[in-house]
Amino acid sequence: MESNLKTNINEEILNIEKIRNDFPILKQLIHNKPLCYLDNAASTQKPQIVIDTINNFYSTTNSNIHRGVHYLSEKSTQAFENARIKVKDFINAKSEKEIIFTSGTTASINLVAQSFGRKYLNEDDEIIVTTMEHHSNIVPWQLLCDEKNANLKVVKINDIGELLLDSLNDLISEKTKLISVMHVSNTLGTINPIKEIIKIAHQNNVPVLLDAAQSIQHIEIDVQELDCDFLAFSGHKIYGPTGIGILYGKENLLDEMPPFMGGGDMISKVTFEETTFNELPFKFEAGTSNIAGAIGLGAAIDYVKSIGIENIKEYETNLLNAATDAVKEIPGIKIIGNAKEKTSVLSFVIDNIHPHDIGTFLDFEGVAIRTGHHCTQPLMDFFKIPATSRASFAFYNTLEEVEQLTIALKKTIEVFN
Ligand code: C6P
Repeated sequence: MESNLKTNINEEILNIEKIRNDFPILKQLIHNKPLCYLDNAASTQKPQIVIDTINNFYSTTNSNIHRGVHYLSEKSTQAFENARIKVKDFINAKSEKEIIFTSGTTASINLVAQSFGRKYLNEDDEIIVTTMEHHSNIVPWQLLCDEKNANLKVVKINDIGELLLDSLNDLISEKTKLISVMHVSNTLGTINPIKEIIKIAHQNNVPVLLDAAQSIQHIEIDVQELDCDFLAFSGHKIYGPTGIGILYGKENLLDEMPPFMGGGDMISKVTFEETTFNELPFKFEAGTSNIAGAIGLGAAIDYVKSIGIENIKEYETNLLNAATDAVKEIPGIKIIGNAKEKTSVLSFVIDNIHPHDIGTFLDFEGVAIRTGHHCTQPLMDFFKIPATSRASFAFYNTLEEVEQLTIALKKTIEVFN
């Protein structure tokens, strides 16, 4: 389909044809229509190199890590630790000791809540989050606060979906033990001013956890430059496998934190009287890790680096702008989330049509979007809506797909009216 959209999008930034060929799943027809996959904020598709790397691992190398002296175990360990170095370099951490493999963003945040939080939070202390957080960055803190008789404080947002930093200044106090904030909103696409947040936090000696689940795949992240204290992300949102994720933490903080889970790999010596713990990062990696997942994530990071995160950002911003302009023109549609700084997410509601009906109808047109509260129910309450429809873009999406989305939306409105 030739796109008629008037935009300055420059597909020359990336070699889209080649890129799309790297993703076998995109070649499918769904309900006899070309698959238009716009549910990337939920999970991204995997390039062939990631699929091959995992296949190759299980076909040639599979063995448990850090345990055996045999050839395969050593090879497996080397590949696993090599993936850790790739992650460390990708986010510019100081040391591999600061890179903990977890099962995903949710697990990483829970680790901080249960380890850092249990150690440092006392009665009446406070944790600060924001109105737009994902449930994974709310519920772990609620559980902790319940246990400790501490309080969760919430930074407010404005009607276009931007954080009100004055509200943060008002909330922060000597009771604040941590600020945990998303870098990019999965529902609104808002890019939060994290440098300013970290500056305010550190002026008050408060550490910051960044939920980078929706930024790691779109924006260059340098943890030393940002000076964030913790950072969490999921492999599956950056073209890697599911079931693998990262917790970055500053070494001095991780060093002082107690283990979260007990088991194999995280111990130094166990007796019935006393157990001593392994050094970082293994102290936080109890049990057999998702070895293939970590190695697959390493391959995904190599792939993203080969395209260039700056190119990705520029291309996706153009795509989002084109989609926003096109969708805005459709009568009856209201965009939810109009922050000045946004990336890759377009949430909207349509008069008199429930988002689930929109999602189902779009599916018949081959267009995959997500509908619902996107695990951000407090944010839905703020906007006084039960749900939105959300198109979310990756660098393999095209202007033609934006057109496919808008045509499908117009059709949906026509049918329902
Ligand atoms: N958001 C979405 O469709 P996990 O499930 O642990 O990989 O990621 C959780 C998570 C945490 N923070 C943010 C900002 C997120 O967007 C997500 C996952 C998906 O928006 C699934 S609800």
